[in-house]
Amino acid sequence: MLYLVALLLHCLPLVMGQYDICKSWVTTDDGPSWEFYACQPKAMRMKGYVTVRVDPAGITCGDPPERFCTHENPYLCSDECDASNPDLAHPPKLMFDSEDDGLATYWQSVTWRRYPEPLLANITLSWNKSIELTDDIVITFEYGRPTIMMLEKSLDNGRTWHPYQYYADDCMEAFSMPARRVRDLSTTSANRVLCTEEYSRWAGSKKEKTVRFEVRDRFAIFAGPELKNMDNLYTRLESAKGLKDFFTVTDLRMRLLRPALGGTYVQRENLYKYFYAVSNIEVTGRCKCNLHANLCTFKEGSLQCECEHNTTGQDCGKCKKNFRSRSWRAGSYLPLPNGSPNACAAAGSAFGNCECYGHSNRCSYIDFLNVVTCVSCKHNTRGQHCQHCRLGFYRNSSAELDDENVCIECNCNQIGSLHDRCNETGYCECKEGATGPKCDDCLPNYYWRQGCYPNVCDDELLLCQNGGTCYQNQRCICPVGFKGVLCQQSRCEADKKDCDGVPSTHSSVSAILLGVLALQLCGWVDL
Ligand SMILES: *[C@@H]1O[C@H](CO)[C@@H](O)[C@H](O)[C@H]1NC(C)=O
Ligand SMILES: *[C@@H]1O[C@H](CO)[C@@H](O)[C@H](O)[C@H]1NC(C)=O
Ligand SMILES: *[C@@H]1O[C@H](CO)[C@@H](O)[C@H](O)[C@H]1NC(C)=O
Ligand SMILES: *[C@@H]1O[C@H](CO)[C@@H](O)[C@H](O)[C@H]1NC(C)=O
Ligand SMILES: *[C@@H]1O[C@H](CO)[C@@H](O)[C@H](O)[C@H]1NC(C)=O
Ligand SMILES: [Ca+2]
Repeated sequence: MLYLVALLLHCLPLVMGQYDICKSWVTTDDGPSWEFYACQPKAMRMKGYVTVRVDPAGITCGDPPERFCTHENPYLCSDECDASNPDLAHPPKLMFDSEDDGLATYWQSVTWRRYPEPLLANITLSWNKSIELTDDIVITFEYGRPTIMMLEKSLDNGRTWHPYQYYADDCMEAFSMPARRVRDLSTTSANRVLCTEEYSRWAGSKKEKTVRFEVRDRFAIFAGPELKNMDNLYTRLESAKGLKDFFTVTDLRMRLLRPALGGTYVQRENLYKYFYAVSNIEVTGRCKCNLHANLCTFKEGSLQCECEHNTTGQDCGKCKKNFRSRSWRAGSYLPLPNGSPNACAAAGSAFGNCECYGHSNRCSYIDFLNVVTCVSCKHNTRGQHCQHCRLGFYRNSSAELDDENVCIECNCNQIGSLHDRCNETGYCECKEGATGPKCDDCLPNYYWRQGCYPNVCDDELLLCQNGGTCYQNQRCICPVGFKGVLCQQSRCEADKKDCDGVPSTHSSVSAILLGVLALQLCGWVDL
């Protein structure tokens, strides 16, 4: 019975009861009409929508079959992992199943038979959707929690990663960080990344199995221990820079760095009792819909917001077509209690039909031209409707006009190009000898050195002569006795002095002449 209650409590989403409707039909003095509010989807258990990846390849046990022991009874090694036998296999999906019959099912790694090489494993969870955490992340380890691990997160579908929390039985030793507790954080440090020793100590593998990322404790800094004062939390989320993003993820990664030791040191003679086993990863959160949706559905393998307020996109992150007369904005929790919808407005409704494709939220009437034009176009756009790209930028053909990425910088090579403008496909105009879309390459028969210069020598037409070698197309390195751009010239022909000491026909003739002169001086020879 207790178990059932615990289960029920566990399944209940964090009740907030606020911002759960996007609009309502109200009657005012002017008759009935829609009223719009900031709204967000309910929190839910996210593990059903995740894709998981475990690295490195071969880290999952059972291929080949392997035996393992437990810390409690290290000499009774009767447990077996065999990937080819469904009853004995421990694949990653067992971290996300619902253990209805109460029996723990778990992913398990190979044992630490390669000790002292570290036993490393990454478990990466991806949602392909921004998610706002609303409750603790809880990772359950069977057979002991890691003595060192790290939690990382990504906000951009795995392109970049950031540390989220460090875990170690000795933070100083493992990460050179002092151990801290989330409970001790203050309002100004609520989004600090810290190292905790609370979840890494050995307490018997059956007793303390969970490792947490404490979302509730961080919320409690603002909302009080029972999370009763959610208004204060929402106000803070709206105003404190980076706080909302701190609780937002698209991906999570557990980096398991050292398994449970069951004691203070590793017993080399029994490495079969060291491994990782994860039976459950609980992530509770809601789809991030920028306060423009109260429903989030699982479609074609991905979570997707059911956008209201005439917004669209996976996170309701932009305005629908024909509703782009002002820049898209996220809804706001403020003012309490219903927030601001910050809905997108139909073209023509707000500014007398001046479409700015969301790159400006200001229009101005120019008297002598009798036109309305957008002011201060953003995102490197320009023009009456912000429909062109600024000089030095070109149109991104895969982006729509209202996309923030619609204009791409030309990025012409400063030395190789004539100016920093480019054509519609991003090609720059090159100086003589330069080529490539950005003019950072040289045509054949040119070499690059702060610009493109015609080759002085090469292997075809401009061969170095008399055994000279061509150095980077810039000059011939001539053998002794030759000079000239292509070593085509003998030094003796150019300057007689160079001939001394150089074995050539000329020098031997002059040596003979010199000898004759000497003999003559001595009076031995009479010419
Ligand atoms: C785990 O991921 C990190 C990046 O977050 C990477 O540097 C590391 O090599 C990965 N480890 C394994 C065992 O794949
Ligand atoms: C991620 O979601 C987007 C939008 O729903 C979808 O177009 C895309 O195919 C998804 N990518 C993957 C890898 O599932
Ligand atoms: C969105 O556009 C529809 C018309 O298509 C309009 O009836 C509705 O009121 C608009 N909603 C908001 C929040 O502006
Ligand atoms: C072009 O626009 C697409 C769609 O927004 C975007 O994904 C891509 O990054 C943009 N390309 C560049 C080079 O900015
Ligand atoms: C841009 O310039 C490149 C190179 O000169 C050319 O191949 C391309 O067709 C040009 N694109 C347009 C749209 O003019
Ligand atoms: Ca399980």
